[in-house]
Amino acid sequence: MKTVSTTPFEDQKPGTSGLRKKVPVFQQPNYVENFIQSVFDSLEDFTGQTLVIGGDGRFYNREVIQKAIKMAAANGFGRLLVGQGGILSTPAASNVIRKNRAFGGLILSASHNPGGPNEDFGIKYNIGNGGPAPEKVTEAIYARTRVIDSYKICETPDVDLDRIGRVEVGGMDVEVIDPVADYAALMEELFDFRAIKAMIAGGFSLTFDAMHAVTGPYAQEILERRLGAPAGSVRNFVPLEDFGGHHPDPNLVHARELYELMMSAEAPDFGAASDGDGDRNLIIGRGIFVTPSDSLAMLAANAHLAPAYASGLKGIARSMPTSRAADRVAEKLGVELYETPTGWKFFGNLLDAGMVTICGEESAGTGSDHVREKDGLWAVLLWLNILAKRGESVQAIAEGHWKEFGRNYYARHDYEDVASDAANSLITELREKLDRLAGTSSKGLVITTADDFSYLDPVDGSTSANQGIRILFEGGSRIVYRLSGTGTSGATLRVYIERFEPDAAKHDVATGEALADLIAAADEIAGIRAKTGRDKPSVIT
Ligand code: G16
Repeated sequence: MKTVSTTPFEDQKPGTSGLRKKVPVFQQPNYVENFIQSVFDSLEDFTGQTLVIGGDGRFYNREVIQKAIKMAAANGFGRLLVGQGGILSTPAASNVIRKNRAFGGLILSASHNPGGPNEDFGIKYNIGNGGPAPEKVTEAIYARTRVIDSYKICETPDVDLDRIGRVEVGGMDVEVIDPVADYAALMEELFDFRAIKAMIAGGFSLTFDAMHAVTGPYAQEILERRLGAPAGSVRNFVPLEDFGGHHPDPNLVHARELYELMMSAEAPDFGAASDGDGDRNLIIGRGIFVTPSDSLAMLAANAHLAPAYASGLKGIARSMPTSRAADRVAEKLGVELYETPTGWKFFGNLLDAGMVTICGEESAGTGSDHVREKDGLWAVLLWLNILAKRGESVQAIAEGHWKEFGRNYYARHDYEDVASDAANSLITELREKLDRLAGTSSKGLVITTADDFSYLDPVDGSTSANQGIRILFEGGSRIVYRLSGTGTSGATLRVYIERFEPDAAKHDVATGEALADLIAAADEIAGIRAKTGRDKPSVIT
């Protein structure tokens, strides 16, 4: 074991979900070591305890895992579990942490961001409940990165990550585990596999696009081997270090091929995709895309059809920018609806306290109290379970839902890689005029309230301020502006636009058309074009 002197880096502040940077930034001497040591230095009493390590298999994953193993040993962990090949999807890692009562885990991923020598990498610390570290921990980690002067590491040979089994590193037990087995077993406990299997055997067809990312082996095991979907139902199933050169982002831009298939005459009954680390999901029925916000509402309304949720939901939580479709489901079910800031870490306390069962975000994330991360394949399996029990198409379920609850037309407009100064000044100027907006109108829409979202955690009493600017209009429409906390270059301005339509006769309008006046108002209120120099968003989801 040796102690190595180092000097701080100024840019190691964790964002919405851990530290995400370009690979060359992580490759600077001591950069990874500084951050991991800062994580360990911010934790207490872990000597002899278990640490879990897994990643999404992207470029630089293996190198960082070897460093992390040697540092964990030098810092006094007693046992370390690592997925074979360095692989663990984010929800599977959460499950391994919980099942083994580990002290915590390091998850190496930059999620849906591209991978490769000049693309993105990330490190995130999860606590013992299996969920992302809360803000007070990430703030302590950041504070430590600013003063760190040394790190501890064992000088031992690399561990063979490809061989399942047990080895010792500097007095610490290292177990290389099957990344899929425990997770697949958990899914089988939650859902009615027999009903899904019978539906598939009866001719129901599905396509799952793993986008050359981490979910390939999980989806093949669960959908093809255990549920009997024909070989080839899972596409792009080999995890690649650069995701085949694509963004492993399951949205209508990056999963275009799947979308086009689902809109064609050859469409299977059900299409889905997941992202780089397996926590996001995209759901498309034959001829119909289900927005993540709608998916949350529809899953919550039908969850009782799956064995794990048969006794009902304790509550529902959604991030603030997520559409309010789930709110009306909570109302009907007679359970509480919690509105949290963006970031899965904010759901952890509510789940631990047993206040909610299902959570979701507009950013293609849905999950439940089975783990403490959002879970892409879980969402796919809950949809399949519901389809098997209801015996209806995705389209029929969606249209029936809108008829009963009304429809929230919804879109997110992203302006990526905007100059940071321009993005910050747009938000600052908006903030400054918030008090004067109520009662004014834009493009014929009257503003009722305007504020900057602040969250008071009902469990631990902590407050998180400045979490996004909300402009509410008469009739229930809404525009939200916030800056992304996951980008790695410049700033990304996110504008979330929503209009509620209770009238079923008006539920078949194209989303762009339904939101046209709000989109124009979003620009007028914030001066997006003038301040960013962009005349249209980079991505619309
Ligand atoms: C992460 C977080 C999510 C968040 C998303 C987008 O997801 O876990 O909670 O909604 O980023 O965040 P932002 O709008 O700040 O970019 P993932 O899948 O990237 O880990």
